[in-house]
Parts: sequence; C-alpha cells; structure tokens
Amino acid sequence: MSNFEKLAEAVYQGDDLEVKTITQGMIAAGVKPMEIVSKGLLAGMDIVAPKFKAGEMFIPEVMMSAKALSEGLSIVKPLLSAEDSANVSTFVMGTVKGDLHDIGKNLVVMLLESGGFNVVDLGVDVTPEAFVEAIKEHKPRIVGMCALLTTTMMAMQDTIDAITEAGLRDKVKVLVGGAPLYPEFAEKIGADGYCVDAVSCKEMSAKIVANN
Ligand code: B12
Repeated sequence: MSNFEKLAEAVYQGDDLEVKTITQGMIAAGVKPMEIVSKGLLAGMDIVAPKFKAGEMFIPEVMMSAKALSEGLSIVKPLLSAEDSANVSTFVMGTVKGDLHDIGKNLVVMLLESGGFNVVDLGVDVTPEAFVEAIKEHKPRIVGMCALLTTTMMAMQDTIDAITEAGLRDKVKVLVGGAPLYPEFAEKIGADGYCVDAVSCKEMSAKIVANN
C-alpha cells in the first residue's frame, strides 16, 4: 500500500491520529501539499461516500471520517497558503437554502483561501436574500453555491434569479458545485461555471480573476 493509500484508508477509518502521523510524515518527506490533499485526504472521502450511499456506513462513522479529514487538512492548510502568490479577490460562498451539507464546501473554501482569495463563508442553509445581501456588502468577484441534495438544487436557480432581480448579476461570476450537479444543469440555471471538485474550483476561480 502506498502512503497515499494508507492516508486515504486512515480517513475512511476515521483514525485522526493516524491521519496526523501520515500527513506529517509526508510533509517531512517533501510530498507536495496539494498531492497530500487530492491523492490522500480527499481520496479517503471518495471511499466513504459510496459506502454511505450503499448503507455500509452510518452517520456517526461518516462524521468520524470528516473529523479525520479536517485533522489532515488543518496540518496541510498553512503550507498550501505559501504555495500561491497573494491575490485579494473576494469570493462569497454558501450551501444553498434547505441544505446542511458542508464538508465539500469547507474544502473548497480552504483551497480558495490557500489560493489567496478572501473568502466570505455564509455557512449552510443560505437563503437567496442572504446571498444578495452578502454581494452588496462584500462586493465579491465570484459567488459560489453548493448543493448536495437533488431537492435543493433548484434553490440555486432561485438564488441566481434573486441576484439578477437585485441588478447584481453582471457584477459577479457564479460557480456551482456539489455531488448531484453536472455541467448542463449549471448552464441551464444560468451559472457561469460548474466545478467537479475543490481543486478545479480553485483553478477556475484563478482564471476568472486573471481574465479581468
Ligand atoms: C456526509 C453526508 C451527510 C452528513 C453531512 C455532514 C456535513 N457537515 O456536511 C449528514 C449525516 C449530516 C447528512 C445529512 C443528510 N443527508 Co447526506 N450525505 C453525506 C455524504 C455521505 C457525503 C457528502 C460529502 O461530504 N462528500 C464529500 C465531499 C468532499 O464531496 P462534495 O460535497 O461533493 O464536495 C466536492 C465537490 O462536489 C465540489 N464542491 C462542493 N461544493 C462546491 C461548491 C462550489 C461553488 C464548487 C465550484 C464546487 C463544490 O468540491 C468538493 C470537494 O472536492 C453524501 C453521499 C454522496 N455521495 O455525496 C450523502 C447525501 C448527499 N446525503 C443524502 C441525504 C438524503 C441526506 C439527508 C436527507 C438524510 C436524512 N434522511 O436525514 C440529510 C439532509 C440534511 C440536509 N437538510 O441537508 C443523499 C442525497 C440524495 C439526493 N439525491 O438528494 C446522499 C447523496 C446520500 C444518499 N445517496 O442517500 N449527510
């Protein structure tokens, strides 16, 4: 088993001590922080998600995996920040109304911060009105919305409509993400982009800022 596989397994097992030990060992061995995140820590959550779906894992176990993941991320985060140059664009992010999932959103926030974005995280169950208020207050370049439930995906459309009605749509780029989404859906609701994961969100956001 490679060290990446061992790290993924430790996340899956919810073993935060093991995650800490392996992550610190990899950093000491000079492994790139971004690789530790994508090939180890996130790979662990990739084992968890289908098992939860299949009824092979239950909520307390998923929460332990999430805790182990956070342990690893907290060690890697300061190093990621050093990788990128300063960039002070603001990014407003939230999980949409009716949806309480935030593990993926938090990962995206962390990577964006590591990319130098000033991220205003509105949390979960964020109403369209709250997104609009945050845009007025923080004047972000990009707004990100997360949804993990098929029932809350349409709240993204409501939010984009509210942003348009407030006359703010041309002031921001809107990116959407979350497991049930797909590119055609993003296009249909009038978002500017869809990202499959945190790494591609960071890359797309950097491109948006660079093109201005
Ligand atoms: C963990 C989890 C929970 C945890 C959430 C804990 C938390 N703090 O987030 C708990 C146990 C609380 C939970 C509750 C529920 N859950 Co749940 N949950 C999951 C699970 C297993 C994993 C989600 C996750 O964290 N994945 C890991 C992260 C890293 O992935 P991610 O979120 O997709 O994020 C990545 C990308 O999508 C992207 N991304 C994410 N956000 C954004 C935002 C932007 C802007 C961009 C660009 C990209 C981006 O980048 C991220 C990192 O790479 C999924 C299964 C699955 N297959 O997704 C079910 C799942 C989403 N849950 C489900 C359900 C049904 C529920 C409940 C209704 C269960 C219940 N009966 O009570 C409740 C709903 C509560 C609510 N109102 O929101 C269903 C949804 C089914 C559907 N079709 O809608 C799923 C798919 C499981 C299933 N198959 O049954 N859940």
